[in-house]
Amino acid sequence: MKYVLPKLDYAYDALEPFIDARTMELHHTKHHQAYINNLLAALEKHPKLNLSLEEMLTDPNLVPEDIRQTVINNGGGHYNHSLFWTLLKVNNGQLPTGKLLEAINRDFGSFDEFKVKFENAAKSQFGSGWAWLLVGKDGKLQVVGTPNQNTPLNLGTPILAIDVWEHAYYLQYQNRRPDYISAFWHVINWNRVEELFNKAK
Ligand code: MN3
Repeated sequence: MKYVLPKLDYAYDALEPFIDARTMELHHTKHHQAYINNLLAALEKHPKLNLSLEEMLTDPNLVPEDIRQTVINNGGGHYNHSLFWTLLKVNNGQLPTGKLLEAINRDFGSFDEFKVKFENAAKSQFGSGWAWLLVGKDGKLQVVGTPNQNTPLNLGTPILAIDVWEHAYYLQYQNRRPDYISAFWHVINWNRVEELFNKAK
């Protein structure tokens, strides 16, 4: 099978107390798996379609019309979560360094100004969606929000993401999305973000 649930390289409780083990387990084994199942079922209808997931999500018009929205929703779900898991690690207050920090200072003014922008994008996403830090086509960093499982691949290369679907935080934080967003800063794996940033340039 071309699309399979990626293994996490940490335990479900590794992000506690910031993200609880039960949420991680359900999020990974149930929600993410469901996106994969739905994606595979849709693609079975077009066995000759020979496009990568990134190609389909970057330009959904390449996808046959009868499965296009399913691919956007569920292919996006698979893509977004596969990236998201790799971005998470308890960081003990670590902050970005080096070239990434220089780019953050250049494009947002300071790390704190970036932080406010990213938090606002995450807080103001109405309903389900994501907030992203990406390297735009012009090479500049930008913060964007996307609804549902839409990816920002048409805008650039994502290097950091926060899932603000209720399934990502409701068991622990209930309706307190801002508290989940504040806690998220403790579980960003900046080494991974820097790796994605360096690859994107
Ligand atoms: Mn999710």
